[in-house]
Amino acid sequence: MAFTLPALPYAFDALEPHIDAQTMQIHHDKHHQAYVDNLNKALAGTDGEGKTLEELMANISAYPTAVRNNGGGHYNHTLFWTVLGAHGNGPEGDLEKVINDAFGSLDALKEKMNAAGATRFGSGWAWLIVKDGKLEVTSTPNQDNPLMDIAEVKGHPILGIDVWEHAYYLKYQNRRPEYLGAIWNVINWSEVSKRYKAAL
Ligand code: MN3
Repeated sequence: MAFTLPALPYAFDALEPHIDAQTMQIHHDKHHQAYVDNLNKALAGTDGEGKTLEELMANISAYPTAVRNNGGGHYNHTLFWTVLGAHGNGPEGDLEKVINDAFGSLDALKEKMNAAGATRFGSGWAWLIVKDGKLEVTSTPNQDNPLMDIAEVKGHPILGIDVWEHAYYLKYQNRRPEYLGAIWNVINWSEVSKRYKAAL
């Protein structure tokens, strides 16, 4: 079964004014679609065909670069759309407590994630992961992610922030830190909390 582009779980303009509708439309319909198409192309007729994304990530060093880039791109964006939303809520249940235990406060976590995103040279992602049952902040280059066997810091991602220019350039131009500040207004903490529980 070939991979397919998941529908955006809300309208393109749902994250306005923090993330504009045009950026969301291009990001989802063009960029993510291209990762899906190129992943299917790269896997066609190989023994990677039929594997799940998680199986591919866990053994990514055995695959060509096109699978790493586009498989990572597909996994990362599929996660990204679900951890965004105009919910205006905060971490729930155990997650609130473990964030306070690990980082001191939610604001301290945001600062750490923003620093990880702002200092990632070139394109990449900032991550909140569960590693050995504990929360950790990390970042990856390009479309890599912490599930990949080649990742410097491995773990299960429960929140990912895209710091590729295509995620913010129309509205924020070169001001990546401003985008990183704004995105916390549209984090879907219910989804992050759900992913935390599932990762344990
Ligand atoms: Mn992107």
